[in-house]
Amino acid sequence: MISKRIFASLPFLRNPSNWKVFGLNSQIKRNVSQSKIPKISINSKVSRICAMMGGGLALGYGVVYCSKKVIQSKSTLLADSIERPKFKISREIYNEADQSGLKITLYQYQTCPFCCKVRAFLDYHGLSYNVIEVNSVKQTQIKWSTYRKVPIVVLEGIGQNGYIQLNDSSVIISLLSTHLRHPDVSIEKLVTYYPTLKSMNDKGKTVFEHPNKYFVMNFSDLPEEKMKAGKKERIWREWADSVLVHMLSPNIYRTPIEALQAFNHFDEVGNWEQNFSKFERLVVIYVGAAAMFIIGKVLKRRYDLKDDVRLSLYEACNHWTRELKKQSTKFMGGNLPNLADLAVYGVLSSIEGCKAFEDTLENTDISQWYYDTKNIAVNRTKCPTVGLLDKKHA
Ligand SMILES: N[C@@H](CCC(=O)N[C@@H](CS)C(=O)NCC(=O)O)C(=O)O
Repeated sequence: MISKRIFASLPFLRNPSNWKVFGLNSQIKRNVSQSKIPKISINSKVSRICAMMGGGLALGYGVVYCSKKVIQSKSTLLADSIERPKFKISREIYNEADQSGLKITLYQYQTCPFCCKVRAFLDYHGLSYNVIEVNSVKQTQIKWSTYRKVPIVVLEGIGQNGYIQLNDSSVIISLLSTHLRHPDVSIEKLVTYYPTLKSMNDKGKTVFEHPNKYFVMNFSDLPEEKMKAGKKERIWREWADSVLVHMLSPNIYRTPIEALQAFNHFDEVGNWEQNFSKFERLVVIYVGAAAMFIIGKVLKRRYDLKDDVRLSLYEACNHWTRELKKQSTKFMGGNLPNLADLAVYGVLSSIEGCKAFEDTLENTDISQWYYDTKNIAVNRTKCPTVGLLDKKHA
């Protein structure tokens, strides 16, 4: 995989003694090195096409596969120093019991699986946030950023520029999760633990990688059992990004009718009426559905899915539920969802409402776990911040 190539070409990354370059302090180095760096499959296969044609098409990422060479590593804040214009807030998720003190703005496409993952995390933890829906054709709302993908989270009122920008769903989740466990460590400091490697692919395009993105940092030694659980959680989070997510496009765009149905659904849930002109919207729906039907076939070959792509999706879901059964727990996290549960749930939730999702519930036994996770995540909006509360009352 690309990521392995990057890692292989950067032996200094694998040596914890060199991690000072990333601002990792000695305790973190020890904790992280004890659990070893996981196989990091950085989700770098992203299609621009998909995003151009609408948030729904965000599911078609994975078309472009390019090898990269790392040209720069950056261990500073991810924030761009450019003035950030104010945009209309599309939705406000407010939890009066949120004690985090964070002012979160999420730039997103409603049906992008990576954005769904971040929302699942924020909802589950009872964090309040504002949503800015990005026009996926013009990307007007993220023009101020040099990083041009969603999700982007902006933490308002902190940092040199008056805000801190976090890129990449897994970085966002790991960093905020670390913050909830260690509210005493400043966000500015935490950002230095998630360095961005800037690289250039064969086509000369700049791409960004985040080698620590699946790590929730610990500032003291953890018992063996927790280390093990943390490792398992990272493995499944990575699986959600690098395996499960690739099942989506070929499945939701399996036939022209399903593709059109999916786009009409994305139009509805993504509130495209508000975010696109009438013309853009029609183009996105009809041209998008046709294009994604074809791209779905390309992706099917690329990821070596079965002739009947549903079977690959069912197999992935069964792989997940088999592990739950093996563990004999309700969630991968035990009695409550952990970050792996939220990641898998988030990715699957992006196709809820599509025929592929309905079929999956009918033909696998993932339904119970899925709705258990959903209920618990949705109902958190009235609960005090998860994690932070545990910490304060510990
Ligand atoms: N690794 C990133 C992937 C994000 C991503 O690929 N987002 C897509 C939408 S699903 C996007 O913004 N694509 C726009 C583009 O590639 O220009 C993450 O986890 O956040």
